[in-house]
Amino acid sequence: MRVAAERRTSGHPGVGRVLVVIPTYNEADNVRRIVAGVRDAAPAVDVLVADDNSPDGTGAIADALARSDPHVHVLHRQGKEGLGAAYLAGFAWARERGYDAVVEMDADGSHAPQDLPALLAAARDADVVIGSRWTRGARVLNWPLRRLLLSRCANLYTRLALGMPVTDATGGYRVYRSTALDAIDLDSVRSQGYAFQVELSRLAHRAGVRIVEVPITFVEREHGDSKMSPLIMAEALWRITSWGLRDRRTAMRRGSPDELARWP
Ligand SMILES: Nc1nc2c(ncn2[C@@H]2O[C@H](COP(=O)(O)OP(=O)(O)OP(=O)(O)O)[C@@H](O)[C@H]2O)c(=O)[nH]1
Ligand SMILES: [Mg+2]
Repeated sequence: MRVAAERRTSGHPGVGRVLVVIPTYNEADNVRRIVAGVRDAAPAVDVLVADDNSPDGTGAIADALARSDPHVHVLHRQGKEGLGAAYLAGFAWARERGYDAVVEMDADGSHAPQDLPALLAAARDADVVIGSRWTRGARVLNWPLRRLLLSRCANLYTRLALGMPVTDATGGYRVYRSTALDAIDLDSVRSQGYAFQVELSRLAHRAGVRIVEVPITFVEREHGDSKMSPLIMAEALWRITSWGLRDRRTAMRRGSPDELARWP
């Protein structure tokens, strides 16, 4: 009882102890700026850099940041295993240490630390908060038309396939409260790339937890290279299609009109 009471009164107001997990692979030009930005924007949160043994020395830079700030931690992983695996390791790290919420955030500057307080404020009344690029009030800066179209089409396809009322199911700027992580079977998650964000959205939606979206300002990365690849896109397309077929088949078998009404 005492521990629970202490947790509620420490950390971020109304949310508790928050860990921002930042997965990195070759983000040496970005990691200092993003960690500093998060610490400025939300001084009560802790940061975990989950680095996959980046050849460019990102892990060593993160270690130096951790030495000078007790709120910053580093999880060194053996090698590049994908975004999904890095996040799952970060979530496990947070749960072992009793955090009340984890935030997912890219290192490349696309996710503005200035938006973090609004995401955390929304988390007071939600289990999952998704920072959305495609809801009213959101902005996407410096993205070429090709990327805008890809993201819009991917989200439209996801919404139609999975029947989920989420405008940005592929976005990776999110808050998961421990209530949501407890409700989701994380051991079943296999996705690596973009599909990871969609898979967690789907599992949260199926678990019936409260999901809200908050508009964000998304900015194209200025330094370093994107890790997006045709393989990552193919994984997303394949997984979303097979989840969609499976969910629809299950709903038809149950014959529940409410459930079937999710799909157009
Ligand atoms: N630990 C770890 N981090 C990764 C891996 N792949 C990508 N990341 C990180 O995940 C975040 C998102 O990756 P990006 O390359 O920006 O991919 P993206 O945002 O989907 O693609 P862009 O929109 O083109 O930037 C960044 O912080 C990357 O460094 C990986 O295999 N392991
Ligand atoms: Mg990016």
